[in-house]
Amino acid sequence: MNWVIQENKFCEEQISRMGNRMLCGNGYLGIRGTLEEYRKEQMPAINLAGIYDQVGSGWREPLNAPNVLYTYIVVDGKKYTLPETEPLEHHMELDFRHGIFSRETSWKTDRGIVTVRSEHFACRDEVHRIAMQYQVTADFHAEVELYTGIDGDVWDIHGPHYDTLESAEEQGCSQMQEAAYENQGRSQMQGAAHENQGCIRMRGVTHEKGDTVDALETVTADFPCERHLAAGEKEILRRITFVTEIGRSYYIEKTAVIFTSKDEGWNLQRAHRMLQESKVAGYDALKESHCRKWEEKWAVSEVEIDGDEEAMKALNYSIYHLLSIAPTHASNMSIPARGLSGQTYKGAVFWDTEMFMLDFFLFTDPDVARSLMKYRVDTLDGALEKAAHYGYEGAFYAWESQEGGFDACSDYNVTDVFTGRPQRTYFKDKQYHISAAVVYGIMRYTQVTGDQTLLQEGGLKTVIECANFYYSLLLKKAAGDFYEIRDVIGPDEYHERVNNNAYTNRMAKFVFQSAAKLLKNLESEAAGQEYQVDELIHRFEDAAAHIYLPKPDQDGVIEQFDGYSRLEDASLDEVRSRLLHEKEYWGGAYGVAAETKVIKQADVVTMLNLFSQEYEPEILKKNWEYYEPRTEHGSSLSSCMYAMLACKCNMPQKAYPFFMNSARADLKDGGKEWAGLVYIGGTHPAAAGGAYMTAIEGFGGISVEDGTVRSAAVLPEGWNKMKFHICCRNIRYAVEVGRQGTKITEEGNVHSDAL
Ligand code: IFM
Repeated sequence: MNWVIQENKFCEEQISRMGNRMLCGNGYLGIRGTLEEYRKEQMPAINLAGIYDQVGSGWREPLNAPNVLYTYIVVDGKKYTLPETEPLEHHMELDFRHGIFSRETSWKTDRGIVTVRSEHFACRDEVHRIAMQYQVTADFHAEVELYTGIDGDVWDIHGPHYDTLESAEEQGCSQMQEAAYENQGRSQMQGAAHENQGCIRMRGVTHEKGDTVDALETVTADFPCERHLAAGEKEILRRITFVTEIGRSYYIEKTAVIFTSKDEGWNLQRAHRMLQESKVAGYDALKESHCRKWEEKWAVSEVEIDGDEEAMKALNYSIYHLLSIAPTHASNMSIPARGLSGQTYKGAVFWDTEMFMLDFFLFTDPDVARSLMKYRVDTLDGALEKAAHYGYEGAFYAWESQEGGFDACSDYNVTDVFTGRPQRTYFKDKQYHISAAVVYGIMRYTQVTGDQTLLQEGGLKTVIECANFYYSLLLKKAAGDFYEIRDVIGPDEYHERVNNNAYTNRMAKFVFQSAAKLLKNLESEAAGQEYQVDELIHRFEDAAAHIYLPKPDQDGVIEQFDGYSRLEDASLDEVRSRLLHEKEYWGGAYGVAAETKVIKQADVVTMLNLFSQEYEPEILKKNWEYYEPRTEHGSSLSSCMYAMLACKCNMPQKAYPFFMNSARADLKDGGKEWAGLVYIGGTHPAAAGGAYMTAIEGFGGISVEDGTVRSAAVLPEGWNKMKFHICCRNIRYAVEVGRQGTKITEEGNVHSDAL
């Protein structure tokens, strides 16, 4: 398979999409697939995981580090950069087997052609490190000024987040570097009296909490040159000058290190040491060990599909994105809805993680799965506070969770395109299903890994507090005999504040059942003392038995919420034609979809997918067929749920386009970039996770029951065979799914810190 995606011409309109599509990341940081010369208007970013800042009343969002890759050339006194100067040729590519971005751009100057070629990567083996190689070639004796350094004027949506930016030149690297050059017999860097062989550094101090972000970089050149240092208010740059020999390539290698005040054990000394070691090693060696680490990842993550190269590429590209944002460096960190591609959705964690991404990590790297769920367990206090704030009991998790479980979701989460005014939305107040996703994740983690320690380390308490939350939501009519949950938003966000959403109610039942089951198995006396176990079991069993779940009607259709069936049955095209503005929000009080049956994303279908064994196959199919034409798929989370349910209905051909839609979420053009006037572009890790689940659990039919891996495959046409690895209960299996059956072979124990 070809592991490269490429762009062969420059298109200014595509800058933002390419930034997402060609992202390199290592879980600690994500480098957008942008060019070295880009300024904040072109949205370059080195997006950092788990560190946030808020300025004034703007949204709290994750930080982008000072741009350590910032580099451009001036030839014969004229600047050659994109998008300003039209290129003769331009090529960009991402090697997604190894997370390496590269570009090659040629410009025609008055005296000849000059070409820049570069590549960079976010080191996989050392997540604080970035490496870049930059090369200049000309077919004439060009007078080149190469500027390279750190740009602190970073792209922000609600910034600027650095109140102060201080930069400095440091000599920390020079001695080691000289020794290294001598050892390797490489030519010494030459330069003028003011040449800098050390490193340069920039420190940003954040507005809200005074957190610091340190970015350091060092550069080596393989040719005689002059160097000067120039520091501006928000940038610190080297100016490297040389005259080219015809056809010779002039290389610089840059290594950068980034750390923040939140990173335990990190300080400037350590950063200097890492820069020095990296310089000694040299770019090629860094690249080699980075690639080796990626190969280790692929050895357990790659999915081979015999018979469908396009699907295999899209699927593994999705897996690449999941691997690029996995917090392998942390033990209680989760993944934002837009990964590490920027500040969209406030860099917050949504239900996307548990319901869409978790399975990939469970099956390939259970330590990461544990970290994702431990993040929820460790942010329980935030959820308890949120519930209390709204007058409920237990744990109501943040719809958009940042550190400590802080809910970053604003009461006004969409901006009206007509008035420019913020619109009141109820995502934060009413998407109760988020707490159920947390419970689902904890239970699924425990079921697949068999690891009980998460429950012991707070997971049990989390499940019980979520059950308490749903219990406090229950309402019963004086003469009624079932419990209702009113005034909610289900997964379909276009219909706000509805009663008895089928998905929410069934998930609440799942939470009650899970809590009761865990309490019944409770052996720990400590937990027994903390809770009135018998009373809670009785309460949750009663709630599970009596919560209202809408039943299929005479046509087999399950009503999404009370009164849904009475809404206008306008077609998707009809509803779309009512838009007055292309960026208009479809939901909310006046949205075009609100009074119709058109829904944003899979809702009943998501519920049926999770609880398919409780329904007749005919009911699953009827609901799929009823809801699909009424679904806008306005969220990238939607398609995979339709794909998976189609597999469960034995309709792999119907599933296939939805699967491809998920797998290609970050490859195709045309995805939504706006909700009202709010930018929502970025990568789509939930869709990537959904594509993985569809391939493995849908087409491959893989399920885990009582620690045993089973398969009931339904391969789509053209797929002769699938090969992949999964782990379950500390054992890794090689799986081969063919048309004649499935072979599951034990490969050995999983090396895991947690298990
Ligand atoms: O979590 C989703 C939600 O379901 C739909 N809007 C976008 C969110 C983040 O992906």
